[in-house]
Amino acid sequence: MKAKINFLIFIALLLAICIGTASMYAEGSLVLKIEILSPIETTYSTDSVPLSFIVFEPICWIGYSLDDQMNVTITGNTTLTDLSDGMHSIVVYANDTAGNMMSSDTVHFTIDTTSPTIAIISPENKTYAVTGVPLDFNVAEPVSWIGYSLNAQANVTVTENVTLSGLVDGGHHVAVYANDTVGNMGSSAIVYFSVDTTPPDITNVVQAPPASNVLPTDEVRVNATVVDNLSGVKYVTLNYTTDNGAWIPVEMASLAGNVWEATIPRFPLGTNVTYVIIAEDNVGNAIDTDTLGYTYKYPVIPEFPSIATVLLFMVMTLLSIMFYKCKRLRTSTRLFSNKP
Ligand SMILES: [Ca+2]
Ligand SMILES: [Ca+2]
Repeated sequence: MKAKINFLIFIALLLAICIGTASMYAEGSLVLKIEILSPIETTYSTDSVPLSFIVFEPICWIGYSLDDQMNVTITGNTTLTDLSDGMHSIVVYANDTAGNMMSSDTVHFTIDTTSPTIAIISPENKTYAVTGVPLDFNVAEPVSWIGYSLNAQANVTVTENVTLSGLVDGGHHVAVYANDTVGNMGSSAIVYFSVDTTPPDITNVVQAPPASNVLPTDEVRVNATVVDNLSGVKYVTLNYTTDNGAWIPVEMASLAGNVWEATIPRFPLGTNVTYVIIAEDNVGNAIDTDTLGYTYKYPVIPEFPSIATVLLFMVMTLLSIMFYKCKRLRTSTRLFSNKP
């Protein structure tokens, strides 16, 4: 009878052990007995993240596996260092004093130590002939803030591409900044560009011979000073017409000192020549002397005036000589007739 009771007690103890063991694993002890407090499922802006955890029963070994790599033995909380940018996962394992292996949940987290990469597509490093220039850019990752600075002025917050408007003639520069979701501030390269909405300046238009003395034998050389301090002078053309006929273009040649020159050919006596000078800068701003309010014209006159002058001089000289001789003759005759 006693032996039977002892056997029943043994069976009961055995069942208790089995049930206890079964309940431990049934409760998921591999998960529940270790809780990772750090890292959490978020994005970190540094490459070092604390690894801290709680183990709910005595242990004789503990370690972790980062990104499914081999276990690293530790003695307690530690720091995960030199983490690369990107996604990571970590699990903490432990052996209790009975040799049972336990584990935590897998925690996924992300490292982002890199500033956003920003590329400005527009404006480009060139001169624009308009006062409004698109500001187009690409940001290589999701960001929480974007702004730009024009000519080193305060940042202007934007959410998308915009137009830089009201730009005055001259040089400008712009940079775009962006902040990613964990505070890494990135900046684009500075883009330098210019605006030129002003046509060239045309001054000092001079012709030789002058407009009052162009003979049929004369070519007319026309000089003009043409300046564009922003994008520069692309070309200067002289257009002339004779007696209101078709306009004939003559490309003006660039001389030293911003002086441009062209030659109008000889024309017959009586031809009326009108000419205009047209200048364009390197971004297409054009102007002509008519628009500036200047009219240039001349007639082709005969060489008669100079011949007439010579003839008149000769006639006057002859008349003077004749007058002098006549006067002397009358004087001599009077003296002779008064003799006794
Ligand atoms: Ca980033
Ligand atoms: Ca210009």
